[in-house]
Amino acid sequence: MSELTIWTYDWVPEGPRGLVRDLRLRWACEEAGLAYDVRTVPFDERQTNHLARQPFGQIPFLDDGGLQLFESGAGLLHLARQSDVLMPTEPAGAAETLQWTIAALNSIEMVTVPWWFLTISGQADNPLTGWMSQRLGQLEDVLGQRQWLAAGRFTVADLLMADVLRVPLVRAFGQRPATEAYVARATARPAFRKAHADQISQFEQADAARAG
Ligand SMILES: N[C@@H](CCC(=O)N[C@@H](CS)C(=O)NCC(=O)O)C(=O)O
Repeated sequence: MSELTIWTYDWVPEGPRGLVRDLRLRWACEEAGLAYDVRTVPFDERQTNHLARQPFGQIPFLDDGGLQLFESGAGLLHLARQSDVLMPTEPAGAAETLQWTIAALNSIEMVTVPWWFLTISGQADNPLTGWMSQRLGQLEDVLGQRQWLAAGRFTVADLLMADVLRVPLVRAFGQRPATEAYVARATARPAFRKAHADQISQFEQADAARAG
């Protein structure tokens, strides 16, 4: 049994499969070569059945030899401390990686998630479109200048930024060739492909268990 356990739901509907955020932690472990188990809490009654582990009733959360933490970003930064593959140890590269990891969460995802939520809720003239367009345009300028965001190579900041940007509605929004190439580059990595396939497979197996 490995020290690291990634917790996710035991099942989700087809729509979010491949996008559920346990994938961020699986991907990081795959990149870093860290052994991990995946365990589940029930999707049904999720708002109340694991509040002691995740106070918002969400997933993922991580267990590292008894140390427990929730928030995918926190889990990623925790894993990054265990592997130079995810975050360089030299101070300048580490600072740049930290900066872009927080930017993925607090400058990009903070607008993309409410934007797609309003979009799928059928909101006409989504009021967040201008804001999101500006942020993604600024990021497009950055990605036009470099392959990876920090330290001159792939880091956990790219893992997170690419995961935020690969949401199909966001990816299809506007024409941003550098961003599209970046997402394609990140998601072509074997570690992403394994994490993605494993998540899909887990939920497909859960379909069979639910039906039976
Ligand atoms: N900020 C949290 C967000 C977690 C989150 O949105 N998780 C989704 C799955 S990807 C979830 O649990 N949704 C079910 C719900 O909110 O009821 C994180 O990054 O861990």
